[in-house]
Amino acid sequence: MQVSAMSLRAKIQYVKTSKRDAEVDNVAIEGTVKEVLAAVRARGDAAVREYSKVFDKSDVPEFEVSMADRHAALEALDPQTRRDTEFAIARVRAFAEAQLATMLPLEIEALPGLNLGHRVIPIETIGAYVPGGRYPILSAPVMTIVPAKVAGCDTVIACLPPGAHSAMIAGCHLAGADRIFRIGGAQAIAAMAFGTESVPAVDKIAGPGNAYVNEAKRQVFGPVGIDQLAGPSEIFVVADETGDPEMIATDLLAQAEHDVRTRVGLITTDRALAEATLVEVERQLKTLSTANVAGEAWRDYGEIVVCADEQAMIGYSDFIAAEHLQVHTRDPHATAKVLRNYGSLFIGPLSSVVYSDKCCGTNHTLPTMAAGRYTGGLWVGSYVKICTHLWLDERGVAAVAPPAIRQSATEGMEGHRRAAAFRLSKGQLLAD
Ligand code: HSO
Ligand code: ZN
Repeated sequence: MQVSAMSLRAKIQYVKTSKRDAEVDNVAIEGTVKEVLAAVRARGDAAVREYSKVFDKSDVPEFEVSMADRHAALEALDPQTRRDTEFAIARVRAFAEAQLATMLPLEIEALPGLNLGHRVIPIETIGAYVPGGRYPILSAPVMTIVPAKVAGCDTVIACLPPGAHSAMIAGCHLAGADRIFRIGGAQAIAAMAFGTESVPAVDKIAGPGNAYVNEAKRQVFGPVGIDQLAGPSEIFVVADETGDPEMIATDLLAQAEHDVRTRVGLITTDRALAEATLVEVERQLKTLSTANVAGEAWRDYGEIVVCADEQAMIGYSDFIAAEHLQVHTRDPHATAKVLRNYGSLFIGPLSSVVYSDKCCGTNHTLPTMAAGRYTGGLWVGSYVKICTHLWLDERGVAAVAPPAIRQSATEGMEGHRRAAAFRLSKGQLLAD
């Protein structure tokens, strides 16, 4: 049951509000991105090079990372970091393989002689965008590249900003990228969407990025597929009186350190927990080395909501549809069953988002900005197409031709009517 914000209002109270509806200045970004896309489409590598100089202050001799450079990046990786990355890859691969195994081909005889089916077909060429960002997030290439390889895509190329840490190149390599390019921002999305002398055109682009990357993905969508439009990260916790304020504050601040626009919140039935968490967040911020970012995110986009009852708590959470949703209630599995809108769910107090951010196996690229109301996150299914087929024999034609003929005639579609009738007369001849 969808609960509207309006009907919830009477049952919720904000202990701390956020300016979540703050307008982002999209108009300037939209124009700049349009220009970048048109230039790369018209002039290929030369335009990519110009924009890399302007936006990334970079002029690499070759966009593509050579095998020698991949190996140099691997060698520069601390051995434990390499093992940890391989652990993450193994976990993401195993889960993607299990998920792919549920995506089965289908053949049914819907009526005698009318056969319908579908196949699960890997998308041929994938472009994985790997963001630079504030931190060199080693699991980022893993989440975007590994499921594409498991899906069986022929070619997976990766683009990452030229200034990205060499560990990110090592991550793309370990995750299985077929080709890696040092191109970032909207020019990377343009290069992958249209193709250039150096970069092959791809069929679908996946992976999060900054506002320019996002806008570029939005603008190229159509002939090229995209996974989703990723906004700033989000975490919410739904909790009753069994919630631990210290633990909840730790999890909220963990995601708040991503970006000053990260949206974090607690939705609870317990006012005492709400107030204690408010105090806890402030206390922990005093010693958090990333408090400059996390504190600003908390001040601007942190929220704590007290709900009159569990139904209102679930209703408000479903309304928000948080990217990450942790469940800290007395019976978290029971609560989990009734929740409907979220990107990924973290059931019970031990199941912190940070584990999945790094290395559990579920994907960390998830819907934000309420997109969890209509979609889940990136997964192996994002890299395949379910395409239908059918085949008829004379009995099937005898069943579907008459209604098709009548519908076509009613619609005035004479060409359709004729084609439908042609098969019927043939079928009758063959059956005689
Ligand atoms: N929470 C981020 C992913 C991440 N965080 C990776 C840390 N490392 C978006 O889901
Ligand atoms: Zn995170």
